[in-house]
Amino acid sequence: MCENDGMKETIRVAVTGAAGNIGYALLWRIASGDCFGSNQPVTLQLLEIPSGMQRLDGVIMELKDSAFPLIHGIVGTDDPSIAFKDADAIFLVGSRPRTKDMDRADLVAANGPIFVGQGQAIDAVASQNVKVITVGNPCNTNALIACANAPSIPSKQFTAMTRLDQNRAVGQMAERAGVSASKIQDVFIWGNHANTMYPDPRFASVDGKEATHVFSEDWLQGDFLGTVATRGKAIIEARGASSAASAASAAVDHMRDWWQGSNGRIVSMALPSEGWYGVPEGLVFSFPCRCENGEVIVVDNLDIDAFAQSKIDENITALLEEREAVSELLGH
Ligand code: NAX
Repeated sequence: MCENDGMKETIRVAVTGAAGNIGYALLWRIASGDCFGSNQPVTLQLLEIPSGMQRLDGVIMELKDSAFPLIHGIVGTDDPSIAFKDADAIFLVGSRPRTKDMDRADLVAANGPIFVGQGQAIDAVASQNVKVITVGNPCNTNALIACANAPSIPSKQFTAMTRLDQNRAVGQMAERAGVSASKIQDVFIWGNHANTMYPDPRFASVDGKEATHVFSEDWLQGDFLGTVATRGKAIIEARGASSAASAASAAVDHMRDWWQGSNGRIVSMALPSEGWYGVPEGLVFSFPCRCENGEVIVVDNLDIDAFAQSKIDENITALLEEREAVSELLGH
């Protein structure tokens, strides 16, 4: 504890896939204080697979060369039980990105097993209060697998990232209305981080006005929804690589709001359902949430119209299929 400069006690933050594209953007944002605060020192515990260790060494050299005052230590390892040891926050990023020849079922099969071992390691060595965000795809189902393999950690502490989808929705609305992103509030995502997701505009505001009055229903249920749902593919086509800096930025937004509070704003987080809105218990589903005092509170009293219900149902069906496909990885 640094008593004289208002600094808090150092926390341990683990990042998997740390030598990958998202890691390269994410680590610098964490190190600069954007996520946990400018008075929060951090020890980084970085996990890679053996073939990624040389790249990870290079990343660690660069982090050291950035001389961040908040970084109080950096560990690089290919052993999850070292990376997750006493971790207070974990970013599960590492996994195989989807390539053109893979469908969603291939992705589930390729990446699911990673999250069995990582869930077990979290269970064994992480802080009991750890906050976990899963970014690696299929992120909802990977979070489900990790959670199921970490029975001693409360399931609410396992989340998956739909904040990038929310941020994409904000970006689309801001551009169309000709305002800055800060003027858009409370648009959020239901369901799966996949093209079935539903960016719900019904409670959103644009510079204080209801979004449903600012934009036509045609646009909201047509181009807006379609652009947000297929943005990941459009980025891959344009850039030749999947979203990285925007994904890292969204991961920071997700964890920052969870850690420091969302100031009353609605944010999108996927977490194990407790039956909210009729979503089967345990499915990792994106809901409207508020964050307070380190807790995620699902906003469970919003009206659902027929269109929203049909989109929620579509996502339940898709996520039940994914859960079925990994049933042998869910342990109990
Ligand atoms: P990269 O391939 O650049 O990096 C992934 C890194 O993970 C590699 O360095 C690899 O060696 C490492 N890795 C693989 N298996 C591992 C394991 N078992 N333990 C630790 N490290 C492991 O991919 P990147 O662009 O960084 O994307 C990472 C993941 O994020 C992918 O699954 C990708 O699909 C997913 N995304 C999720 C998004 C979301 O909104 N939830 C959006 C962006 C991104 O598509």
